[in-house]
Amino acid sequence: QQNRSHSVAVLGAPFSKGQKRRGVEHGPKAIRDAGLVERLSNLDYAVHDFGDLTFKHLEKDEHFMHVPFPRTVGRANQLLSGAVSGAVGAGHTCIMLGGDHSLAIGSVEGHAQQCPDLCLIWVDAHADINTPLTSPSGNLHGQSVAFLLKDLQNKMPEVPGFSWMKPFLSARDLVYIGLRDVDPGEHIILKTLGIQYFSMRDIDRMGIQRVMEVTLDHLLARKQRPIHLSFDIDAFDPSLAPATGTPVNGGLTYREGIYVTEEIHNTGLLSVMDVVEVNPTLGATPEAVDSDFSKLNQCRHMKTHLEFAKKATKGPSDCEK
Ligand code: B3U
Ligand code: MN
Ligand code: MN
Repeated sequence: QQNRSHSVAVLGAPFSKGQKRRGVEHGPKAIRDAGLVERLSNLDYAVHDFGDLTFKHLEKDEHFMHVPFPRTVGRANQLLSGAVSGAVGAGHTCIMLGGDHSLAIGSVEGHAQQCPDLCLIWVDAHADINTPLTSPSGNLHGQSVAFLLKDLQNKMPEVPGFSWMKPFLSARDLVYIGLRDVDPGEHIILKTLGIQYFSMRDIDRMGIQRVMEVTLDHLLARKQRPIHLSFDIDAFDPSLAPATGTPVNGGLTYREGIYVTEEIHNTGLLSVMDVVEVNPTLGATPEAVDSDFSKLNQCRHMKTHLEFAKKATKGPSDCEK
């Protein structure tokens, strides 16, 4: 364990145009209101709250293919990149509060300006590695990693709004943890680039301890280097984190999620962390849950039964293996 003396920068990015649901722009306020800054201060870190960035709404921003708001998302990430680069350059460990996961483009890019040898741990139910050509939804929060990877450069069209950046990350400098909803095109990309990933099924089989051992060995065995942790809250099971746009059953337990972060802490190498896809408008209020409880439970059961039936007959999908 290394001993970096820490000061922490907290940076809010209230942005939602990387996907189609409103509400995720309130993530930074919800996380601050829950007491993040006080808790970090109690741990004896000097905390610098950089406040929230202000993002411009672009009037003229036509779709690119079926991708909505490309220039708005590109511009927001350019601004975020500068802010993250500034915070890391000033010597802080930076915590970026999203906002949707398209913000990782700017966050990792800004981090890489200061730390070109960084490695990336992506904790998520989704791989977010679609290109505009493979994406079923068009949403840019499902494409962030494709913008970062050098290895996908010749598969990526020129998306308006992103000419300020070039891909810089190698596929071998990235590890995924928690995957369970991967599109067919994404699965092909993961396999052809040989990207190290641990699906929920891998975590079932290996246990989270072994998963973290292999993850950190894969990224750090050759040399110690700064870690960028991009944590999509939907990696957690929806029973723990329901307030998110695309919840997927069968996610990380509380201890598994915490274990991932504890092991990263123990390296002493965490440099930037994103906390994204918290959408406080989607967390059901106790009243709403109460009034509709039986109905809610019924649908949950139905879904579970269908899923069991499907797995029993077909086995896990390719993408989960
Ligand atoms: N893979 C799908 C769904 C998705 C990705 N990220 C989230 N959802 N949160 C897509 O739209 O690319
Ligand atoms: Mn994500
Ligand atoms: Mn996700």
